[in-house]
Amino acid sequence: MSLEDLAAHLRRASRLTVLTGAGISAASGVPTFRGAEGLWRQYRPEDLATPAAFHRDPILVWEWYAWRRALVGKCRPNPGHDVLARWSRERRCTVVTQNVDDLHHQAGTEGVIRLHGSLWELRCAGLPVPGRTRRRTGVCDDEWRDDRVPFAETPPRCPQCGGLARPAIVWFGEALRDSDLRAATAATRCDLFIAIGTSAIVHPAAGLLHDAKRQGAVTAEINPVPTPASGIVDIAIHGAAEDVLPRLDLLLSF
Ligand code: BV8
Repeated sequence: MSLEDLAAHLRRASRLTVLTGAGISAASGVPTFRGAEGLWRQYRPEDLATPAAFHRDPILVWEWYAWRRALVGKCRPNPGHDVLARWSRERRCTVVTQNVDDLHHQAGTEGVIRLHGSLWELRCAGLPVPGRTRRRTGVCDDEWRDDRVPFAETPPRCPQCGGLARPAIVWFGEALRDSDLRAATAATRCDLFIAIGTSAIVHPAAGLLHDAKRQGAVTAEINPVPTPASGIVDIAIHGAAEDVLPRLDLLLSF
């Protein structure tokens, strides 16, 4: 199956869902999780993006996120993001993303379902800043956006209780927000489901393609290399998102 086959399905689709992973932001300069450039110092994301890591060493985890915010803050959407943003407005396309870089939002994509939150949003961790006290116990219901790079103070603090803030991001071992999971599950009821730039390893995101297939959707994948999903999709396009999506979009204009 080829790009023209995928374009033909895109023309016919009345409901299109796209699941994106770190690969769609690679061309914008955002490191992927499992690419060679994805590592930070000697750590793996699975070692740092966990509640246990944050409880053990919140300063180290915040150093990792501060490094990512400083890097991602300089990145801009690439042509792959721009095509999906237009499709979200013109082609009844729902974008479900695993990424926390907010580049789909920056590209003007409507109705993005952010499964894992955002680098730019924080919430109360329900913990004291190491060596300090808090004005109350429990977790404040506050969640707020803070785009400052660097933060006014590190680690950033909850404005309500003066305790430790944490990234409003879903870590490994944490449940996704019910509302996001419901929205993503609803989006698997579609004619065409395309997974773009994801290693198809992390669940429940990686299961969405299987859900769509079970409900009768045509499934496709856009990735330079094979993934665990390559063997089950109807159409596997081996290529970079920032190249393939504009070529697909051009085919749709004929
Ligand atoms: C959950 C935010 C249950 C963090 C992320 C043991 C204990 C607990 C849970 C588990 C466990 N074992 C397994 C699990 C489930 C676990 C999981 O799936 N683990 C994996 C490692 C097996 N999942 C979870 O923990 C989830 N929660 O299960 O909760 C629960 C229920 C009730 C109550 C309590 C608990 C939560 C998972 C979310 C983790 N957070 N991100 C942060 O960013 O700081 S995950 C993170 O990695 C990403 O968000 C993404 O989801 C995931 C994978 O990354 P990808 O996006 O795929 O990127 P990757 O680098 O891997 O691949 C890039 C791809 O792009 C490659 O294929 C490459 O070829 C391609 N590419 C490169 N360049 C391009 C390109 N493609 C196109 N164009 C290019 N130019």
